[in-house]
Amino acid sequence: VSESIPAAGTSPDVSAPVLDAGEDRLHIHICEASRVQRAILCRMLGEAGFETSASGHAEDSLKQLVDTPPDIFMTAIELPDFSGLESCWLVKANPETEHIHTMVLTASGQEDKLAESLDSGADDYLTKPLDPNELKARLRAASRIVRLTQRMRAEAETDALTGAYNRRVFMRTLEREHKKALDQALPFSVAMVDLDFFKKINDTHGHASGDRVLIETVRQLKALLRPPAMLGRLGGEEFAVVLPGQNEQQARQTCETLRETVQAMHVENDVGQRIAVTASLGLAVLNPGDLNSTGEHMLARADGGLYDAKEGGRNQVCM
Ligand code: GH3
Ligand code: MG
Ligand code: MG
Ligand code: MG
Repeated sequence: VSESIPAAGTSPDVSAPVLDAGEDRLHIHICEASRVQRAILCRMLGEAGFETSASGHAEDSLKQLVDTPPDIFMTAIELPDFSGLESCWLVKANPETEHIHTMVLTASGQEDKLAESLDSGADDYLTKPLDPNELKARLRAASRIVRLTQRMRAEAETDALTGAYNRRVFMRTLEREHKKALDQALPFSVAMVDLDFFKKINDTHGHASGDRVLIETVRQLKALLRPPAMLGRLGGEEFAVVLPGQNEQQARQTCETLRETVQAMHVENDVGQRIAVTASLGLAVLNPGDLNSTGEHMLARADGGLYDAKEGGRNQVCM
């Protein structure tokens, strides 16, 4: 962060890019009706070190914001379909896009729109014609906010030990994907994964070794699960997986692979001995006719399967 803030009293080097070469490039989406203005903005932002995408219509931009959320959304007010201010309002009203930093481009003569822009959900505004120095300074300020927001979101959404999504994010994803599957009549499955005799692993090898088992379990399970599949840590040594698009046969195969992966995992204790680890899994598959069910109901069914897997001798998958 410090490198993007010029020292007090010094004027920033206007020819320097806004983003440092080593940093991940931030992505800015531009909505601007004029093709020429769009091209100029894309070039200026590209030279400043940003990745850009652009569109001339509000509707098209909003679709892109949901499909591939950028870090910053820069929009003109007057557009062929509807107002850029309405776009800002919609971006901030949608939980999936509310974190996007929004900047309104006001044309000269639209100074009266400044307060309205901010009240519509814009985080900042720029006045056309754009002053390159001001544009860069505002982008530096925006980048600081975007990076801080990204870090805080990551910390709020993941478990500090393993980096898996936490229970809150998992439950939110579960309900969203469950609803999507019901609405669109798509296959959907949920699995619970619980390590076997984990208390014994802690007692035998120590808590630090137990922690390493948890970290390695998450690393390997995450590597197997491609989006939209998603893993969460519900607590302790208990995990859950949403499997959007997977029917019973596919979900059983996925669970079997997860089980085998845990069993094949190589984690050593403090004296270099391999720790034997297995997991039990409970699986629930969506019944398309059950329109009253919730993701939480499915998780309870998966928990029932997990109970059976434990009763049946562990290291197995039950539905
Ligand atoms: P079962 O096969 O029936 O699941 O037996 P279990 O021993 O795995 O289940 P139990 O729920 O009795 O024990 C879970 C243990 O997990 C108890 C707790 O101390 C341990 N645990 C929970 N969170 C952590 C953690 O973050 N790190 C470590 N090392 N241990 C943890
Ligand atoms: Mg238990
Ligand atoms: Mg357990
Ligand atoms: Mg448990």
